[in-house]
Amino acid sequence: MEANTMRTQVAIIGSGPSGLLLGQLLYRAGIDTIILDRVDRDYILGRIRAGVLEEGTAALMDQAGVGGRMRTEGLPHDGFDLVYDGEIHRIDLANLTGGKRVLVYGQTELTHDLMDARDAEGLLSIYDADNVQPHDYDGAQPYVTYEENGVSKRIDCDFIAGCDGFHGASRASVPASALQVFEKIYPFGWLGMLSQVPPVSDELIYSNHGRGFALCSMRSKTLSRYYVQCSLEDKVEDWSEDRFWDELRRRLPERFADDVVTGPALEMSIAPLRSFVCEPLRFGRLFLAGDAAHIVPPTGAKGLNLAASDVHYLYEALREHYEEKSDAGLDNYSAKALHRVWNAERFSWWMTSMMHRFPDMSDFDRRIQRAEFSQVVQFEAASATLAENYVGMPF
Ligand code: RFL
Ligand code: PHB
Repeated sequence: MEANTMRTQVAIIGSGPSGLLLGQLLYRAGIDTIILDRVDRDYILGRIRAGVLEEGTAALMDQAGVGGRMRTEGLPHDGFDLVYDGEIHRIDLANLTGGKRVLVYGQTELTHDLMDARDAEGLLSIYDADNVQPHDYDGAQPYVTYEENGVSKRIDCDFIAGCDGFHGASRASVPASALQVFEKIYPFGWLGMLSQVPPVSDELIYSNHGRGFALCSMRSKTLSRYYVQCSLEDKVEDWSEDRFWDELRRRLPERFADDVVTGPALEMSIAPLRSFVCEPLRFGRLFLAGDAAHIVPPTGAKGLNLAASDVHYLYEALREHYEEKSDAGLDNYSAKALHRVWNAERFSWWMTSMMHRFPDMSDFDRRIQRAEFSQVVQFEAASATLAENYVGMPF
């Protein structure tokens, strides 16, 4: 059991991919961290989320010394299929981007690797921490308080990294007058299913069909991750496994529908779709990173990758502060990270707009949406823009 007051250099709130990756990079630079999370490890590892890593994210995992399993078990993907009303158009990522590709490796596995590495180095992570609160980050001596088994504790630190996701305490602690929020809520959700069956295709399939969007993804050659667009009113209990499989097949071109292998669901959950950005990302000695600062709809596979680019900029800034006694990186963090964030926000919004059936779409809207898809099919430059965004802008 730790003492009631501890000290570290960087207190990290949140043990998701952002917090863990930041902790691991800082550790390798000799900078001391404590990570706090309000839930336990199994809960974090039970959340099925992202599946697609940009090369930049994978490179950051290597830099953090935790890329080994990802490099052997991750599946490199050179392209994916976009489908509109049954018409299939392959986005050849590798050819359109001069050889870039993405890596299919689940967020659960990435998180596992980061947690294992932290354990192996004996670094402190505190799980099940109640009422975590950042304090005094406007001054020179910030600290974080929390409760552990009903006992109040305090961590004094130089900086606080707010990596605690969309519903975390970090952004919530900032007075509303000090930040600006940009938000768009989409009128549908994604119902996801994980099943121990071989994926219907070697590559991902994004399909816009009259009945709604469907996505065929995977975690490995024997584990599939599928999604169908659903109503915001839907509850998981409304969806039997059979209904899910039927709906998925109906939204895919015949060529794929006939090949879908069905099996029991290991997990089913509904995620709402939202675009959200908070500006700035820095409040004195508190820095927001990842979902704590921004949310994208999952259609562009950008959420985890944006978390990684924030972490890259924040890590470099903190290293510069300690190693080179320069605060230039800290001063530039917000602007630098937000530039990349807004590019990914645009791409995710655009992919979402092109690939879903919106409940209030007019006939005109539908023709325009189809024309948008046709642009991608007809113009290599349009496909190339899509591909460059999908593989991700350099950090
Ligand atoms: P996380 O993963 O939400 O982790 C935040 C952590 O903070 C903890 N926490 C607190 N701790 C202490 N005190 C508090 N008050 C706290 N409040 C919260 C939480 O318990 C949690 O452990 O945020 P992080 O680290 O910034 O990571 C972001 C990613 O998780 C997220 O962007 C991606 O999952 C988004 N996403 C995808 N991203 C991709 O790059 N590619 C994809 O293919 C992709 N697919 C997806 C996705 C997200 C999805 N859902 C469900 C939202 C697919 C889905 C369905
Ligand atoms: C996933 O595998 O969960 C996944 C893949 C691509 C996306 C979103 C989610 O765009």
